Amino acid sequence: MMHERYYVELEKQKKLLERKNVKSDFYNGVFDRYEYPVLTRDMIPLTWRYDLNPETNPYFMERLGINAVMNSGAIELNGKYYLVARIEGNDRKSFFGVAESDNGIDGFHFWDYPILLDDVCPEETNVYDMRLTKHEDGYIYGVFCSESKDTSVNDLSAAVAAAGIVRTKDLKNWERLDNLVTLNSPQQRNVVLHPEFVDGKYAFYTRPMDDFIETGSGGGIGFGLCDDITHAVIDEEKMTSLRKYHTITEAKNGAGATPIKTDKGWIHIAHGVRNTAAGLRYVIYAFATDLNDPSKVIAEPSGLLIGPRGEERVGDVSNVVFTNGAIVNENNEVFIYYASSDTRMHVATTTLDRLIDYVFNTPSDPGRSVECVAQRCDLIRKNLEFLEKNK
Ligand code: M1P
Repeated sequence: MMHERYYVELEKQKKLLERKNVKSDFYNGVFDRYEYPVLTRDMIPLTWRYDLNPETNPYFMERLGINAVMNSGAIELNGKYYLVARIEGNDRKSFFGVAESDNGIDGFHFWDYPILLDDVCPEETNVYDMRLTKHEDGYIYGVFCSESKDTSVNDLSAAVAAAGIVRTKDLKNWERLDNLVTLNSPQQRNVVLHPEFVDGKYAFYTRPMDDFIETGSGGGIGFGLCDDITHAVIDEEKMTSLRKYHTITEAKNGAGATPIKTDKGWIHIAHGVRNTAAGLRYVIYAFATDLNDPSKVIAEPSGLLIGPRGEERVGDVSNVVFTNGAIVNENNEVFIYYASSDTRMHVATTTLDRLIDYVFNTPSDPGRSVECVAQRCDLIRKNLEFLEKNK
């Protein structure tokens, strides 16, 4: 007989999974926020966590607990919304699981099993943060961080980050390809595959780093081409979006969601990191690159697009919002999926028109307080004149 607590937990989870999401009263004209996260650890199937057999689990204990559900790749297929979530077990190892929803804002539920990647990298300890790209070659690619212990130094915590690559057609069968090799950068995280060929080659946004935590001399988001995706090697990275002093990207600048193609350019929704007395602060920001040269920045609205607010501020790694997936549906509605504080997943929605307006018409950061005040005074003056005229 099943343990009675199973039914209690199942009912609790059913309510959570069936809960309708509602827009919050947050307003900035750019995007909407929602009351509830779209994925949390409580939405992980009970079968992934408990041993349901009372003979081997008489106290109905969680045997393999889940700590967090966060940084998710996103894709729309045949009218359904899919997240390939980073799921972190209580054991600190991350892995991927597919959750699907009919409308992209609620009802996300995980498939029966997480993704079991081909075990082709014996030194790989951890995997996380998959970006999904529907490539024009017909495959869906997943590019993720493949982390291994750095055995070259005498430091227990030293690690090496590289970009792992898988591909699929249905999110069910995944073919693991060789990890990306970047000849001039010792480590890589936040690598994103561009959806189209560039000069007949596969194009990647990279985030070169000197070591596992610090980007060091890594200047921001890089860009490189490779001939063969099955053994991807980038021999030259050029910089796309640079880290800048006293901005939201001063400490780190990393690609996020796969770029969105618009008439005016490729829109990138990325993350910027600054250092504070309370530790690193991660925010989401946007910029655009040229349609014909997707490595060339053509618009850079000032400051952050999404910052951690309210409860989002608190979690395993507080003061963090992070995105690695966005969806544009056939009605040009945009769903930006983001994690807060490395703990749970949220969605912010907007439209393509609004996003284009935001990216191309928001003034850029002049870089100094005095110029920022002048910029704001100019806005105030125009507004006061406008109000006067429309009295
Ligand atoms: O903890 C915040 C984020 O830190 C890393 O991002 P980055 O490489 O930009 O510092 C990643 O581990 C990411 O998963 C995490 O959310």
